[in-house]
Amino acid sequence: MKKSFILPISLILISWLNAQEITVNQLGYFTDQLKLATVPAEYDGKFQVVDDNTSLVVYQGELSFAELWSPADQEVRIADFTSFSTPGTYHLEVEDTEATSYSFSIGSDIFRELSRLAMRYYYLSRVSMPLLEEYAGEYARAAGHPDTAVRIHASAASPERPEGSTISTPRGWYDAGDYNKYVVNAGISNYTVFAIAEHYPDYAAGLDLNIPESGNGVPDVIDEGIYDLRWMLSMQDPNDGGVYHKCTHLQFTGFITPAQAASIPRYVVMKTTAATLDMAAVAAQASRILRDYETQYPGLADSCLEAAIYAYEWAQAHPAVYYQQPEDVGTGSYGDNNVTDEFRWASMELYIATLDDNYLDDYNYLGANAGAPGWAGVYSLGLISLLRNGDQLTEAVDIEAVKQKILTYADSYYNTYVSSAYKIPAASFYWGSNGGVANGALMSLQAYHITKNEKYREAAIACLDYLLGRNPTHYSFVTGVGSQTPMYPHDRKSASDGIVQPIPGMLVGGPNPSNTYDCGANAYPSSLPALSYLDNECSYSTNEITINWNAPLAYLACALQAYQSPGAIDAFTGVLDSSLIFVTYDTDLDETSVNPGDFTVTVNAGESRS
Ligand code: 9MR
Repeated sequence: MKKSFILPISLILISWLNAQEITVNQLGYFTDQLKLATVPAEYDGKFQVVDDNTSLVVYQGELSFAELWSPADQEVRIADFTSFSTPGTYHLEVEDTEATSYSFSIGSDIFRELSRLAMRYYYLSRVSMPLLEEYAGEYARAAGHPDTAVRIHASAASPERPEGSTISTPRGWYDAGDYNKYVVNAGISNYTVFAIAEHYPDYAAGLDLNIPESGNGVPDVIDEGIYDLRWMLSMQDPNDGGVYHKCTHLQFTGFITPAQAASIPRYVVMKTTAATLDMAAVAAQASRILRDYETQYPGLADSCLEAAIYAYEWAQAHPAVYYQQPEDVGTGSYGDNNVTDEFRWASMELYIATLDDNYLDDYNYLGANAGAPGWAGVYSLGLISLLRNGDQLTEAVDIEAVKQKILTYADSYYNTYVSSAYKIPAASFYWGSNGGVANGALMSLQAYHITKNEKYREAAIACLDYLLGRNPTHYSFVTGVGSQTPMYPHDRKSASDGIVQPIPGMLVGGPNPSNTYDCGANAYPSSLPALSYLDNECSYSTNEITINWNAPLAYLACALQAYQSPGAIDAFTGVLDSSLIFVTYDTDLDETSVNPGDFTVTVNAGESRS
């Protein structure tokens, strides 16, 4: 992305674009799900849904009473048009005023392309291979870091691997806007990517990512996860089972291409308890998922389980080796001085993989409350795994207690959403707040899985609304998805590729009021928490992208689209006289992607068509 002369034009554009005062999900809404827009309180009376093609008002409703949303210090009203369900392209207006919104769609396939783009971001972040045009299109590029001769940093030296000796630790995804690879952050990201395939297998199987492995009989989502997993496995020291914290340059590089950066020396830095446990957890998770793909990945499931147990044992012998940034290293830290949650997560995954009850007792698997997972707080990932594998476990596990923990958190998430004036679940703003709110929605979908209570799906949809434009910054925070999207993410890959548009499908970190240092004085439009966002490359504290924020975005898009698919019968009733059509479908398919063509349609109560 070239930035020099584009910035001023974009500033002009943005001030014009902000005239779209009504905020909506700029991508769109499912026909039969929640549809909310948020309107400044100064407008009152009737709101109207206007068809973009005909300019006709197709729906009219009353705005809610005005309420203050304090994170942006704005009084707002809600326009609820949930009951309008005709597919099409629309925008909102308020009767007799100039107020308007960006265009959005209503349909049954709204998040399918988003799910693809959010997942393809991982392919476009691959470290050690060239990205060929047939897969990467205009984002094709030469291979980045081979990472086949990475130096042992002094902090990582051992008798078998002295300082300055080299190891091979290729593959993986670039962590973020920088070119380094961090096991702690790869852990939660890789887990979430694998979880898409584990929780929504049919949807994952149908999601074609157009990657080199496509067509190998393994869902692309799993192939993509394996590219990172194999890197993580190679970060384990075979001599003792410990896992290096990161594979890194000594300092952040300039905004150069991956191939240019590849010539700068790389190091693995100290082993840590957190990195070792995160790798153990993901390897144990992978061992159960990869059992089905022995033909394509012979022996990988077994090596994963072996690596996981070896790592877990190292961590038990080294329970408090916390990351400390060496003086000569200046890249990301992902430091975490509380690893109780990592121990619990790894022990839960190892229990599921081995069905050895002892793992459950190792660290009191019910010993904490559920919350939105994050790179430093991974306890809930273990709960999710227990939940999703509940029918294959031993009697030792108390699944009801696991469910209760998830529901308690999901209820608080729902309450945040439903009681907020803006009707969004985002309430706290910090570095990566977009990833945090997305991970809360991921938990809400676990509660939906348990109860099928629609309120939990609704909260997750409201979260995507927030991320895709129904927020006071007016931005859809996902590059290339929506009408007003980040053009200058803090991302070296996008910045160095000579293409104006950044790589699409990337979720930026989002509003973070603790941002005052990265772009100089007074650079941010506001110090209010929900408005502390800047679409500028300098803003790594609000406008960077990472593998751990994109993972829940991809998960949400896949899950919500997968849940939606049985509703695809709408497509039939619109075409033919519905009084003559009986559509039969399996009501157990609530988590399964079903294409319209998969339904059996019975016409005139006799003749059947597929
Ligand atoms: O996501 C991380 C955030 O929670 C921390 O507050 C921040 C400062 O330590 O670091 C973030 O992670 C960055 C990492 O250190 C380096 N690669 C880019 C990551 C996203 O900004």
